[in-house]
Amino acid sequence: MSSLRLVSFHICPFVQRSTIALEEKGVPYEIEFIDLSDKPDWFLKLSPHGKVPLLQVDDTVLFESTVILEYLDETHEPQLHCADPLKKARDRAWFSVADAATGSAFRMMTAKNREELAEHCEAVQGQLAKLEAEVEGPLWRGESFTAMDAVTFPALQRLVWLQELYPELKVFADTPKVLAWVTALQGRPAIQRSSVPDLKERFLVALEGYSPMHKATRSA
Ligand SMILES: N[C@@H](CCC(=O)N[C@@H](CS)C(=O)NCC(=O)O)C(=O)O
Repeated sequence: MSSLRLVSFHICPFVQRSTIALEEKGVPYEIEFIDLSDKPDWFLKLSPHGKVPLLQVDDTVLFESTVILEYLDETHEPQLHCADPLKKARDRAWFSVADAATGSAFRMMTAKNREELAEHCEAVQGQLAKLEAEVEGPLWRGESFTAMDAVTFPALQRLVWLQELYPELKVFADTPKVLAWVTALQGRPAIQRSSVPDLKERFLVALEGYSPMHKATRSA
């Protein structure tokens, strides 16, 4: 079997897509955390965009979280993607909505004031509404865990934490099925193993570094 080494940054939602897939499949892997504010030279040589995740498969480097996920899905059981090509293609297309929500959640994390926060929250809510219309429940495609669950969970988790910090935003007010979806995913052992145990605290500390507004809100 090939050796797998994942290059990670603790709070990165894209890396967590890979660790969720690895944990759901029970595949052994090594993980190395780097500091993205001080990227090591070896990392910059390996990573075309200077971004995590990287997955080293023996001597070959893969990048881009959804590509890594699909490689893992083609090489390790249980298969996460639907076997039916049309359903699989449709879910791969939905990855783009998960990517958009991940981007909007990040812009909420870096918002400098309440206006910016509300603006990006509105964008997130538009994306959540699209997911709400498609999610089958309790998971994306019913009872079975699929690739879209792995791709979307990290952003949803971070939105739950933002919602706890800013209850007035009512992030999930119009998307109860999405809220039930993230709640169901939080209970899965593989999801719980997919990050460091103190991820939430690390996330909240990072928020303070991204914007003084978050620091003020946390200490209020
Ligand atoms: N499209 C990439 C996005 C990866 C990404 O943006 N990773 C962030 C950390 S969450 C990163 O490495 N940022 C470093 C930088 O932009 O300099 C993927 O899906 O893997």
